[in-house]
This record gives sequence, C-alpha cells and structure tokens, in this order.
Amino acid sequence: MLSVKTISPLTEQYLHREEEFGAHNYHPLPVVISRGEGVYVWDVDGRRYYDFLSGYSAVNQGHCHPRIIDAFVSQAQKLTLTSRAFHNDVLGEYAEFITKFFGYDKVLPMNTGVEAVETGLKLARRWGYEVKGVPGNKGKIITCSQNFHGRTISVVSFSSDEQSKRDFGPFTPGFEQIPYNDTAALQQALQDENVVGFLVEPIQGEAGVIVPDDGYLAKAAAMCKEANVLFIADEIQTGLARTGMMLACDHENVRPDILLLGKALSGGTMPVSAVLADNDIMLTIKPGDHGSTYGGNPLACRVAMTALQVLVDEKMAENSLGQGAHFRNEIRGLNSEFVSVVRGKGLFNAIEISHPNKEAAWDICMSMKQNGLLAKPTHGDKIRFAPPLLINRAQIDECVSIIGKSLADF
Ligand code: IF1
Repeated sequence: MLSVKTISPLTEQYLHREEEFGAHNYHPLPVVISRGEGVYVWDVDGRRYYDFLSGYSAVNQGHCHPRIIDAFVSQAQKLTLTSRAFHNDVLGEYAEFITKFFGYDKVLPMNTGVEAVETGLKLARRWGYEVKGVPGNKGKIITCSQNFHGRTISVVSFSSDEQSKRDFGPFTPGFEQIPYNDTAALQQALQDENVVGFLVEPIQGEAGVIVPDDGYLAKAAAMCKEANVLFIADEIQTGLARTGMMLACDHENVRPDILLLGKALSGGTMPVSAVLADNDIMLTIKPGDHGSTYGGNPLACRVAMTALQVLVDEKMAENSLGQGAHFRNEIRGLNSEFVSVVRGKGLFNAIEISHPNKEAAWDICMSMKQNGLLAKPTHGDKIRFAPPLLINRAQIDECVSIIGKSLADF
C-alpha cells in the first residue's frame, strides 16, 4: 500500500487555495511546482522531480531554456504587442524564418493550439469553396475517432470523447469521423465530392500515444492528393522534435498541405501557434477575414525563432530518437507484470497498465512522484512519458530505475 500522507502541509495550503478560488476543470497530481530548469522541476517543499510530461510537450527545449528566456526578456523590455492594426519589426523576420524552416510559402500566426486547428479548418473550407469548387456551406472535413485537437465547441464537435463534449451542444456540423489508422475507411470517406480536408494527428497523443502502422500517413496523404482533399497534420503535440524528427510527418516524408504547430513553438514561455500552407491555400484568406489580438505579436515571434533554433542547435530531434529507443527498450526490460504495452516514437511514449484496480495508473503515478518523477495517466490505464528533449542517457537510466521501483512498490 502507498503511504497515504504524501502531501506536506505547505502543499495542502496551495491545493486548498486553488480549490477555493479556481474552477475545478482539472484533476492535477497533488504536487505544487515553483521552479523549473531543464528536465527538472522543484516543488514548494524544495523536492526535485524529473518532469515526464513537459507541459504536454510544450517544454521540449527544457524548462526555462536560457536562450529562449533571454530572447523573451530582451524583447519584452522593448515591444510586446502592436496588434495587427499596425506592422511591427519582428513579424516579417519571423514569417520568413518559419516558412523557410518548414518549407512553405506562408504562415498565419495564432496563439493557442486550438486556434491553429480552427484556422486550419477555416482555411480548408475556404479553399474548398473558392478553389475546389465545393458548393457553399457543404464542405466536409474528415477526422479520426479518439482524436484530440483542442477544446472549442467546433473542435469538440468532432471529438469521440464523451467527457469533452457532454452538455456542450449543439455542435458544429460538417465533420465525418472515421477510425484512426484505417486507410480503407479513409478511401471510403474520400468518395464524397464535398470533402475539403482530412485532419489527423500523426500520433494520437491524448488517446495514449497511439502510433499508426508504418506507411499510414504516406498512404493517407497520397489518397487525399488523389481526391483533391487537403491533408491537415496536427503536429501541435507530435511536432518540434518530440518524436525523433522535426515533424512526425518527416518519418514518412509526408508534406502536409496545412501544417499546425503550437506548444513547444514557444518553449513553454507563452501561447504561440502557427498555421503553414502554400499560397493557393493561404491566399484564400483576405485582409479582415481572420485574425486574433495577439496573433503574430513581436514577443511571440522573437521567442518562436529562438525556440526553433535551439531545437536545431542542440540536436534535440536526434537526441529524442536515440534516448526514446533506449527508454522503450529499458522499460520493456523491466518485465513488469503490470505493463502490458510500451509504445511510442522518439521521446513520445506511453505504457498501458493492466491491473484489476482501475486506479492503478494513478497510484503508480503517485508512487513515481514519491520517487522523484512526475507523469500523469491519460484515459485511465495509460501513462504518458514525455520528458524534455535535452534529457541525457544517465538521466534516462535514472528515470527507468525510478519507474521500475514504482512499479515494483505497487
Ligand atoms: C487540455 C495532451 C490533451 C493537442 C493537439 C491541439 C491541441 C492539443 C494534438 C490544443 C492540446 C493539451 C491540452 C490540454 C491537455 C493536452 C492534451 F494530449 F497534450 F495531453 F488534452 F490531449 N492538438 N493538448 O494535444 O492546443 O489549445 O491546448 O494549446 O486541454 O487538457 P491548446
């Protein structure tokens, strides 16, 4: 049995205050973090942990990366926001940087990931009506079951997760859901002339790091091209070196028609997202058709350029690939009776816990917390492991022993 009293009085104080005045829209692990540096975070009692969630893959570069923080602070002392009513001296530099970085004609800068997703959906519909010639308001977008693309009403309209849509209706029409990793189902759905786009996560994150069959993305992209349908890759969580290449699509040499980025685009400092596409798609949006107050602000632009450059300079994709393979190997090598599946790509991994107690994954996460590693279950029996991408071999090995000890203690 776990030691019940694993929460200090000081931590209790923080939890109660948050409970009293904050909405109850999350069920966090009972730990109160006050500092982060690289792969580590410290709680209010000074205890150090390995962060194996990385802000849901927003701190791929590590907590408070010095170069990203420097870029943030120096720009913040100069100019943070002009709105797009006026130009600023950073947006053009950023737009050129990121479009050349990923090989697209244009970027539409937004803030949160879901805003990038919504922007991608609007682009696909607009392109569908004005370029493909789909009759007005008849555009359809194909999505996958067990998807997670954010929490706006339109985006949860095509969620298959009851909890994220219950009592939030009525929902936005124009979406068709097919099973993930199923090209036959996609082929069938693409028969409909009114389909304008296919929105897909290269690896499904929230669903529990579901890695599709090799070749799925390439085949799906080819089928979309054949059907004159836009392939929209949501790389908000899988992108930016997380899976061992700059984009998860790179594993199959797939070039999405619309590329969605977020999270680590700012290295965990502030919400920055981006939509990349070529002119025939992006120029269907005319001045005044779409935007946001903070989209493309100079602070976000400066931070994003540094966050991307750091990934390259510190070879974080290569490290992710190597350390991830080693991590999965070592976790399999634990031969724990409770671990039924170990899967992932690069440092984007998850295990499935098989145990009669449905709280087992949570209890194991509480045990790992006790032992100095923070991770959280997703969808009950899966535990996601996604440390910052600068983690080294010795740290991986220490974390494997922490995970092993926690499984053994269980
Ligand atoms: C939560 C996890 C969930 C995303 C993909 C778009 C977005 C996300 C592939 C929207 C956001 C976050 C949201 C957060 C928990 C986390 C998450 F998978 F990363 F763990 F929920 F699925 N596309 N994912 O993963 O980006 O608007 O949040 O910036 O909402 O609980 P956002």
